[in-house]
Amino acid sequence: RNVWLTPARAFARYAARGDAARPDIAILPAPAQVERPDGAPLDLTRGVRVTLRGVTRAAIAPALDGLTRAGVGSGAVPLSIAVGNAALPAEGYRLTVDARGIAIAAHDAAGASYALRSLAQQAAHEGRRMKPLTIVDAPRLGYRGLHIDIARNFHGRVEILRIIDQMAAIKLNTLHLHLADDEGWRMQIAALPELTQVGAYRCLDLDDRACLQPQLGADPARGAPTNGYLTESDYLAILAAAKARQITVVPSFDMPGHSRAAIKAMEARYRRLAAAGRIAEAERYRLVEPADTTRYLSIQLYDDNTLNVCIPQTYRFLDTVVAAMARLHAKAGVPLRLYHIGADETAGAWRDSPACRAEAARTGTPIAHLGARFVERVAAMLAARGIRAGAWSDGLTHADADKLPAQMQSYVWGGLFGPGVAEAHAHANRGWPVILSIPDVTYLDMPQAVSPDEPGATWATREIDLFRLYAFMPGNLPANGAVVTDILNRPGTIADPVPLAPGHHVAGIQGQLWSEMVRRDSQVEYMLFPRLFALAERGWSTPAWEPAYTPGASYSYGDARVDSAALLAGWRDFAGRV
Ligand code: TNX
Repeated sequence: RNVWLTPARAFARYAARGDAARPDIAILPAPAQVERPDGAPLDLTRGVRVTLRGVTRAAIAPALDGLTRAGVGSGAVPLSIAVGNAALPAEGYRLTVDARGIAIAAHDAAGASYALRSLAQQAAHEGRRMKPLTIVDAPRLGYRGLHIDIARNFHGRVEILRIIDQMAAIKLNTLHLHLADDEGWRMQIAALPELTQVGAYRCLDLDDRACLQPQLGADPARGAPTNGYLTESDYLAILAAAKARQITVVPSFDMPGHSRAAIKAMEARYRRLAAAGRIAEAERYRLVEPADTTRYLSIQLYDDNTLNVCIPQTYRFLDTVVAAMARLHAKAGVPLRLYHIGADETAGAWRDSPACRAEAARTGTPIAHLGARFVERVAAMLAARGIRAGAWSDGLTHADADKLPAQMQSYVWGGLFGPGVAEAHAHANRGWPVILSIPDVTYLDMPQAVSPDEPGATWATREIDLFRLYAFMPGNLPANGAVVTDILNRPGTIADPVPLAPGHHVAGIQGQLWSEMVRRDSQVEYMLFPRLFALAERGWSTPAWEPAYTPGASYSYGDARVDSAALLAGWRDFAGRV
C-alpha cells in the first residue's frame, strides 16, 4: 500500500528493469491515446519540409526549434501542421506519422506546439527512424502551473527564461511569478522607483535595524541571500518568451501580509518627500498608519510586514502596481487577465489601528475579517480592469461570495491532512477555478528525500519525492491517503467533509518553489527536477489507476482503495519516460 521510494531508490529499482512492460513511447507527459499501426518506418534523418495552415511559423517557433534540437533538420519529409480544428479541444492535437510523412491537426497554436514536442521526444527515442504512430491527445487540466518565488531570494531573467523553456517541453502552461514578499520587491515599477531602489536590497533596512529577520530555515552555509530585481525590459523578455511557448505569466505581489519590502520602500519615499518639505504628498505613499500600535508576529516572525487595509493609500498603491503590470502585458501583446493578490497570513494585524477600528465599527466586521474586505475590494478593482483575481485559499475563508466577482481563482494551500480537501471542494462548489497548490504534495521547497543531505523546509511534510507527486490524484483528493503521510510519517485519515457537487471539479495544479532556502540558480534546478516531470504528468494525463471520486469518502491508511499494482505499473511507465 504505502510505497516509499526516494527518487534515487526508485530509479535504481526501475532503471534496471526489463523493457517488456514499457510501451515503446517516450513522451512525457503521457499522451491520452496512442496507436502503433503496422507499416514501414519514416526516416526523419532526411529532414522535414513544414507546411502551415491556420498558424504562423512565429507562433510555434520554439516547438519547431525543439524538433531541430532533437536532430530533425529541414529536408524532404512532409510535415503538415493545420491549426483551427474545432473538433479537437483547446490545447489538444492529433499527430499521425506514417511512411508518407507527418500530419498534425490542432485546435490552437498550443496544440500544434504540443504535437511537435511529442514528436520531438518520440523521434529522439526512436533514433529518428519512426514507426507509424497515431496520437490523439489533450490535457486533463487547463491550468498546469509552476510558481517561482523570486522575492525571498532573487532569481533573474536568465534563470526564468531557462525555466520557461523547460516548462514548454513538458506542456506546462502557466508561470506564476512571485515578485514581492517581505524580503524583497523584485519588479521595477517606474512610478515608484523606491520599490526597487530600496525594496530589492533586503539588507538596506532604512535604519539598518534588524535587517535580516530570522527566516524560515535560513542556512547561511548555502550561500548568501541574493538581491536584485527584474527591469521592465527583463519582464517584457519573459513575457515574449512565455507567449511564444503558449505560457501565461501570472504576476503576484503578496498583500496585505508578506509586504515588508513594499512598506519599507514606501516609507523611504515618504521620508524623501517629507525631508523636501512635501508632507502632504509624502503621506499619500505611506502604507501603514503611524497611530497603529498593533503588536503582531507573522509566521516568519516579522512584526512590520502587513499593509493597513483601512487606509486609501493601500488601494492607491495597489492600483499603481496593477496599472504598471497591465501596461507591460499590453505592450507584450498578452493582456493581463489574471493577477495573484496573495491575501494569505494576515493574522493579528490591525487590532489597534484607529482606521481599522473605525471601519470595523462602521461595517460590523470583526477586525480579523478585514483582510476579507481587502480581498473583495481588490478583486472588484481588478474586475473593473477585466482582470481576474487569484488568491491563496486562506484569504478567501471569510470573503463574502456576494461581494466577490464571479470568477475568483483559489489557490488551495491547505494540506491534504489539514483543510486542503474541504477548501478545494468548497471553493470549486462556488464555481471558482481551483488550483491545487497542496503543500504536502506540490511544495517543491520541501526535501526530495528524508536525508540530512537533502535541502528543503519540512513544515508541511518530511519529504516530497518524485513518486509522491507522481501518485497524486487531482480528481480524487480523499483517496490521496495512499501516498501522503503527515510530517512524522504517521498513519492518518484524509476525509472529504465537503463533497464536490456534481459537475464541479478542480481547474488546475501548480508546483510551488518558495525560495527562502533557494539562493543559487543551481539550487532552483535541483529542487525542480525531476519532480517537475511528475507535476507535468499529473496536470496532463489521467492515470488508469486513479479511482473514481466517491463523494464523502474518507481514506485511512490500511485501506486498499487504491490499486497499488496498477499504480506501480503506471509508475514504471513514467520512470521509463523521465
Ligand atoms: C507558506 S503558501 C507560505 C510562504 C512560504 C512557504 C514556505 C503561502 C501562501 N505562504 O510564504 O514561503 O510556506 O514553504
